[in-house]
Amino acid sequence: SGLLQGKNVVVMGVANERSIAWGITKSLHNAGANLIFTNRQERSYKKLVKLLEKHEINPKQIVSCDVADDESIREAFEEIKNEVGVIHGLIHSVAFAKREELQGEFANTSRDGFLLAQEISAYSLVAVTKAAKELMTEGGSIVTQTYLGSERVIPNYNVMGVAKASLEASVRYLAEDVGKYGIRVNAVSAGPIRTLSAKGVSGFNEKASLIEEKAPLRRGIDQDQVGDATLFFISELSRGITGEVLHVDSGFHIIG
Ligand code: 0WD
Repeated sequence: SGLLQGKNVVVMGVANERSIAWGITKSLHNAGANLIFTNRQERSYKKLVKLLEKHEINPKQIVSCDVADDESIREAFEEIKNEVGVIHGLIHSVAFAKREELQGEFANTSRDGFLLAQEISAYSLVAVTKAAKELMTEGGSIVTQTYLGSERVIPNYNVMGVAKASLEASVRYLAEDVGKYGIRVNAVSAGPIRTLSAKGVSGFNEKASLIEEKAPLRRGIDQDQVGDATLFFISELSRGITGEVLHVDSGFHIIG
């Protein structure tokens, strides 16, 4: 469908073919969006270029952006402004925590590790919303990626669970701020998906098989399902929704 024909959407967080942001890319592309990518490293830039070629997706622009660095964010959105002028959507699919803090007891979290997880996984949404809203002069939609570990204690998710709680609260406060400019902010809370980041959390296989066993739909989640739910949030089909966290998890979160 041409749900996003003529819309410019920025995608942050494609590391490789397994990234959730890649599933989102495919959904947005199929809906006719013009895509602008940001990535952090030279290594992932090369991967992204290859991936786009392989899938015959013509990016409008690829810019480098490290969300840990305000100057990098400012420069990235300035480059985007110079190239496309107006943007209508932003995908935030970025998170980070130290591997050693994604196991054992949460009580052992270091001050540094706590702050780093908050900075990259939660504050980054605040920082990019501030930059993106200047380019969303025709209104817009911002979508981030979260996980159930924000609401419940999930083994080993630890410091990232606390960062995701902060991310979801940020979604609500940001939604209030930018709503008056016709901009919406929402989150998708996906079930476990095997990606580069997921490998960093111990016990991934147990989590994945629990979904297949206990969730109402009795099956796992993939990047394409998250892509389509994110497409819904970016499109006008969700025009009445903001500040929301939508679970794409085969219904797992309703089961006690
Ligand atoms: O089961 C899962 N995989 C779930 C993931 C379930 C529910 C939610 N999520 C969330 C993650 O917490 C994250 O917010 O989805 C988002 C995307 O995660 P992913 O697709 O699982 O992870 P991955 O493919 O590893 O991409 C994460 C990317 C990084 O890849 P690099 O190239 O750095 O290895 O996050 C980005 C980066 O693209 N990233 C950064 N981008 C800019 N600046 C930074 C940074 N400082 N740090 C990480």
